Amino acid sequence: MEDEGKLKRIVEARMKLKARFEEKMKRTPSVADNKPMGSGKPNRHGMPVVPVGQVVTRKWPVLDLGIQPEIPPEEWMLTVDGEVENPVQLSWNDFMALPQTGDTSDFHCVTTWSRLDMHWKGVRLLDIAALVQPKETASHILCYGYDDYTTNVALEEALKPDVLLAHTVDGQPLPQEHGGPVRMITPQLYAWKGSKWIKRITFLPFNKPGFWEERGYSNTAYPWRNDRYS
Ligand SMILES: Nc1nc2c(c(=O)[nH]1)N[C@H]1C(S)=C(S)[C@@H](COP(=O)(O)O)O[C@H]1N2
Ligand SMILES: [Mo]
Repeated sequence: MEDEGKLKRIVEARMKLKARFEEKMKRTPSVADNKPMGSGKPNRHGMPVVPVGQVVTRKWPVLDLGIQPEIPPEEWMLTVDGEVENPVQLSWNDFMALPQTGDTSDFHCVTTWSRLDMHWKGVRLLDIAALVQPKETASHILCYGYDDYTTNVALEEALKPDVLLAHTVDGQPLPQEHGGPVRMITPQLYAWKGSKWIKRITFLPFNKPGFWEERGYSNTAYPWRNDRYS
């Protein structure tokens, strides 16, 4: 009975969030644009599989700020705070006990490479949001990495079902150089919006630029609009 009540609350919280952001989500470019820029067949969310200006690579380049923090899973902690009803600190075990989602998606780096059909496993940002319950005023998240990287994402993008806090890629634990033990991925936005070695997610009632956004990168980062720099 306890569990049933808990499940009901989780589902209700998710449905409420979904309703709140559904209309905004429908208006996001990767859903709404009728002339998206790119080439190839439609991908999973209806956009040309290769966004404008991108080249498909089979390798997986590593991009970072010159630091690749080493965090053993048992020392990894995720803080989720800010404009929420129920801030949490999740240990590795807490995190792994949350609903787990597998998904296949593409990875588009602003430096013009794209890697297609990556198989990810992790926890949906949507499920984290349902847990902490963003206040009505929350509009964005700011994510922090253990390397002190930061990046901002609007909630109507962050709550899309393919936005994961991923711990597994192509069946293997996420390599440290790619942000393991846990990183975020944003398949419908350029990949810099997904913090590697994720440490903290703060919900905010306003937009706050992160590391690259402060240096002239786009706040919105829509690959099918060639929206790289602002
Ligand atoms: N913490 C952290 N996250 C980060 C970065 C970083 O330097 N630090 N670089 C970003 C950039 S610019 C890209 S393209 C992707 C690269 O991920 P990869 O190294 O796994 O290819 O991570 C993003 N997330
Ligand atoms: Mo990037």
